[in-house]
Amino acid sequence: MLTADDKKLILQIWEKVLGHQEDFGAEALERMFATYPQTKTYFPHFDLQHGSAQVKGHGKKVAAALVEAANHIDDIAGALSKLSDLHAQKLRVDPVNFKLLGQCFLVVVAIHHPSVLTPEVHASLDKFLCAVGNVLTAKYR
Ligand code: HEG
Repeated sequence: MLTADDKKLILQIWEKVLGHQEDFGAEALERMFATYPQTKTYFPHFDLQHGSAQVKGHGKKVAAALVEAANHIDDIAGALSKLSDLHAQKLRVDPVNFKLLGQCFLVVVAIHHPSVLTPEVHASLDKFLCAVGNVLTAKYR
């Protein structure tokens, strides 16, 4: 459960840093593919090499979805409803992978904004990323 304080911190860092750089999505994906190669199996149709236009494009989509979730932090399920359908009905990504991407995303924030990622922000951001992952895997049957 995201508390009022979590929400405040997430909105703050989104306004300050993450809203202005959509490349963090691609960077997180590249780290996920390198560190957890099993995640590559969901992208057999992608060029996964460094600098790939497909990874960049996909990273922008993922980042945009996270921005959407942050902008609707009281109704993430509603905001990502279509994406949740897609992941449940078509993509069927094993839920463990959302944690892996979330960790990579935290590393990207840590590298680019070390001073922003206080322990409190780290904890709130982790909860937020888990909440997004839970929404995207909520309709699995
Ligand atoms: Mg998913 C498509 C967001 C985790 C595998 N993902 C998409 C799309 C978005 C998205 C916005 C495009 C949907 C569209 O085209 O309409 N994904 C998204 C978020 C998160 C996530 C926000 C977690 C934070 N996805 C995720 C993980 C995997 C995965 C962990 C697998 C390891 N996503 C995946 C695949 C596609 C998408 C295979 C289809 C890519 C394509 O063919 O273009």
